[in-house]
Amino acid sequence: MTQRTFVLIKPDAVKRGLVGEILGRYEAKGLGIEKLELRQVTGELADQHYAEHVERDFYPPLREFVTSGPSIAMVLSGDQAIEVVRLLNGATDGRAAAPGTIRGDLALSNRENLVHGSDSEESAAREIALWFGAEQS
Ligand code: RTP
Ligand code: MG
Repeated sequence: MTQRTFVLIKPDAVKRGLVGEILGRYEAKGLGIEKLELRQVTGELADQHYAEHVERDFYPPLREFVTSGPSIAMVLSGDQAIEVVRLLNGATDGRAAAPGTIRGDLALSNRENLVHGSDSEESAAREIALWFGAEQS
């Protein structure tokens, strides 16, 4: 089943010059790029994007991190794209993520972990609408 998913290449990846490496992995897998934009995330957008986490202890430093510089916001598409992106991204904590995954190969932190991918069809629809507007999604 063809799906669309929201992917964010986070500020650590942009600062480290890893955008091409990460985008290349999604492209090489066969996913399509439907939308792609460099975005400076505001605190308000971070609060909406991470609504499920705003009350958590780890949220204030996460908010600081995700607003610390430009990110790349994208909509990727393909067969089972939501799960495929999560598999390519790897486990949340880069120290525990499997080698071969983006986080497993390139991240050493559970916060500065390079990428975000929607975790369900409902999240994908919500996040695509939030980041790119309901009328364009
Ligand atoms: P994401 O939403 O970014 O794709 O990552 P995820 O599903 O693998 O992880 P999630 O549990 O949704 O957490 C969202 C982001 O919050 C940061 N985080 N920090 N204990 C901590 O300090 C902590 N735990 C999570 C990470 O940036 C994570 O990707
Ligand atoms: Mg998540």
